[in-house]
Amino acid sequence: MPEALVRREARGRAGLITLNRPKQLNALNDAVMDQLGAALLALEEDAGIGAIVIAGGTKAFAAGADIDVMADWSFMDVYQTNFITRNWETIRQIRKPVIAAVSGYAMGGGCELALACDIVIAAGSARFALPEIKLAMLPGAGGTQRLPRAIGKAKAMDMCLSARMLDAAEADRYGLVSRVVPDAELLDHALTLASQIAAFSLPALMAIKESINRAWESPLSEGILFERRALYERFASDDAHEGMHAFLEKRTPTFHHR
Ligand code: DAK
Repeated sequence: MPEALVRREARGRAGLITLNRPKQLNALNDAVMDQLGAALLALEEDAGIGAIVIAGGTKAFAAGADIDVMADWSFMDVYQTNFITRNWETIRQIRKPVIAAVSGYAMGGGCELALACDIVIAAGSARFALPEIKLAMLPGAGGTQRLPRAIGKAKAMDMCLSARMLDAAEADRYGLVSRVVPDAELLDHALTLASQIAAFSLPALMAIKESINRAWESPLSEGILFERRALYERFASDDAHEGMHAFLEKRTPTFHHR
């Protein structure tokens, strides 16, 4: 039986997804994206999981869409099969927090995958680039939209138009990543963070994620309105009452994720 291109496991309340196509530097072909989507949806449905980590290999998180299979596609091939949208967009359906643990190359679609995650932890070896211009292509899995929102127009234009590669320190400085950690600590760090996050109330986490994502997608007044409604909804949550009472009673809260 062929080895899975994407591995999925549970570590307590943290779900771990590992891209497993090392010889091709985790180039993201349809099979990888189908399996990644299936793994994400399985962890989303698993009530025992509160946060998800996506990791790659040590040399590459993912070196982008699979150039080998794309090279001879026609417009009709990509249009009729709904390329990208069909299986790359699954990550947008995930309401639980998703953490990218990036070491080595995160290029093209690999960088776009990291950008689609909620938190990006970079190892010192991480390298980020959107080099599609070298192929006379463009970053088409959200790169031209998420990158400027993450790091601003000036830096995004520089990366996309010149194919400039950022090291981990630069990516951290620009706000593309959340934290930089030593390579040897990357996975432990990401899983520890996922476990910490997963111990919080899941509906509250999902509300925060939804609200922050709304900040990207709507004017401030709409976003504030959305946030206020989300806050009011917290008062319908058992966990919120438990959290506040536990604070007042100087004890650790027990959340039931309701
Ligand atoms: N696709 C296919 N194979 C890849 C690959 C990729 N993206 N990246 C690496 N590989 C393969 C290499 O061909 C090589 O295979 P073998 O020769 O051993 O069979 C193996 O992985 C090891 O790679 P290298 O020998 O090149 O390793 P190096 O250490 O020398 O270099 C590198 C590492 C990451 C700098 C280099 O591999 C590289 O530049 N890779 C390509 C990076 C890249 O250009 N990424 C962007 C891909 S384009 C669209 C929407 C979105 C997109 C496209 C269309 N539409 C809506 C239509 C997105 C496009 C992309 O992501």
